[in-house]
Amino acid sequence: MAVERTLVIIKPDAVKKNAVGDIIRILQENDLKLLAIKMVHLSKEQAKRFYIVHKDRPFYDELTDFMSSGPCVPMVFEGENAISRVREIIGATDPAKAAEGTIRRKYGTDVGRNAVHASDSPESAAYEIPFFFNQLEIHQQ
Ligand code: RTP
Ligand code: MG
Repeated sequence: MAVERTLVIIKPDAVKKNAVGDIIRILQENDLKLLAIKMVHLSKEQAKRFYIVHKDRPFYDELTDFMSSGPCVPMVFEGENAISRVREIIGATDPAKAAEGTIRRKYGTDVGRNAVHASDSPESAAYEIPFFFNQLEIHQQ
């Protein structure tokens, strides 16, 4: 088992649903420590840079329009196997296919508006965490 850090974003749809507090609670109750948090409204260009791995996907334009449509809440969480555990807690990309009890099942609307993002690998986390946070903004707990 390894202690990992992962980048989670509460997406604009879930911010609008007043789900920020509940999503943080769910993650913290799963032994994940909150090390960093802020609220930002990404520009279209910033959203495109964040999701650059998807630049050739058909949903890239729609995804980056949505992610720049309102404020979102990026956070860093730390814990044992945090990357894969957070992905499980969040559930499948399509909220309709997400397991009962997952965050996307509870707060997602459709595959585009699915409430949360989480890093999918150590390589992704290494790109995504410094995208939003510098060293002074990440706090050891
Ligand atoms: P995320 O990166 O946001 O945590 O989501 P994910 O890993 O579960 O899914 P990924 O394949 O990385 O896709 C990134 C986001 O693009 C949107 N998407 N739309 N219309 C579509 O078929 C489609 N497929 C993906 C979703 O919002 C997904 O979260
Ligand atoms: Mg992804």
